[in-house]
Amino acid sequence: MFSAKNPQSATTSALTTDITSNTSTKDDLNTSLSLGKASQSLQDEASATANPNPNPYLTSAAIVPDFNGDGKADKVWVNSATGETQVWLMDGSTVTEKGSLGTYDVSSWNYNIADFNGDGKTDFLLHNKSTGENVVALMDGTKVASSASLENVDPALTSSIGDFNGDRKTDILWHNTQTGENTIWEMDGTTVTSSTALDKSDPAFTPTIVDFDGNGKSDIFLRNMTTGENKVLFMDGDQATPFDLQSQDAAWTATLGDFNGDLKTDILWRNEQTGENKIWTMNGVLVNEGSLTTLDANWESSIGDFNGDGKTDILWHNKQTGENAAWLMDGTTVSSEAVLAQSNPSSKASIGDYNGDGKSDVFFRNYETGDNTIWTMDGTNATETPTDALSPEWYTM
Ligand SMILES: [Ca+2]
Ligand SMILES: [Ca+2]
Ligand SMILES: [Ca+2]
Ligand SMILES: [Ca+2]
Repeated sequence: MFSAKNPQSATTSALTTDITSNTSTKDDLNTSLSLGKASQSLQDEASATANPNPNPYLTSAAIVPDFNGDGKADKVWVNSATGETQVWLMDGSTVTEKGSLGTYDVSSWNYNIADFNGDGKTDFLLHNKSTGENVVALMDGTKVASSASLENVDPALTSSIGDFNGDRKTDILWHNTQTGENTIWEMDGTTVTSSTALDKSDPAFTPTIVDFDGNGKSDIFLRNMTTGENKVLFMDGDQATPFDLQSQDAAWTATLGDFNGDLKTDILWRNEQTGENKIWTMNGVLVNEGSLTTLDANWESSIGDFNGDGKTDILWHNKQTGENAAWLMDGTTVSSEAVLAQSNPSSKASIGDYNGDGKSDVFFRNYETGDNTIWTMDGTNATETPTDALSPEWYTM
């Protein structure tokens, strides 16, 4: 997707002041979803954070960018032509501060967002897929507060972030797509406190971070995209307990949320061929399945919590017609649904709570014009306000 102009650029020392990244897709975001906190602690933390949503699933700084920890979602931008990276601090549709984090070779460097020191401010993990170099950058607003290089890993490894020991500090899962090897790095700020290899998994399985039992320790959902087999590794620090889940044939794609608000990760399944949709609400290995309305293949889902009740809702965008619809969810039931205004068919939605009222909002970016607009959501009511534009070569997560 990116063409880098300076493929030899980034050195480790440059990274102490610079951040690189690539575009993050919905799938990348989903990969990073993890509750990562114990239930009671969750209540404590929810009352302590700036954002009033009762469920940190969509407001955690480890999951949705919030670089200054004010409970208002922020933006990360990467210029696909130059490799320049920017952070925008948001207050509703107002950009309160913009900061450049430098310029990178976007063909080599990937990023995950995380919260490695548990201060409620989003951090970055940078991984160079050419050299295997890794850097953690702890953020404070638009500035890098501190950064450190970690040990190199096999460049072929992919990183996912979770909180496997439940200390509210992001840990790293390294997955080798060729061998199926998985390694957990437990983190404390920029320090790797332990590194543990898990039992090798079948390389055909792709890991996603979840918390199916809601104990505040991330679990690993493993899906075989070819055979449709599903498994879960329940984690307690570096100890993994595997279970098999029901198979879902390969036409089904999984999106994660918490549709009943019980702090246990659930799955929205969408059949890309038939347009069928269904939800699994999870309770450990127990699955409660409910079918939803079928929507044709032009419809794309995003998740948010538009009425702020702690139960994940669904935004549907039709990439052919630009139509939009919102479904407010109560477990496997659609409690309320509404047709929203149309947006440009080529616009992409990124969801966050930009005004910090506990209700997720929608940032629509038009990749043809570079225009950006925010839909401030209150249930199924959307109020549209334009925000700063950026030329089309800038990508955002
Ligand atoms: Ca913020
Ligand atoms: Ca749930
Ligand atoms: Ca909701
Ligand atoms: Ca909001």
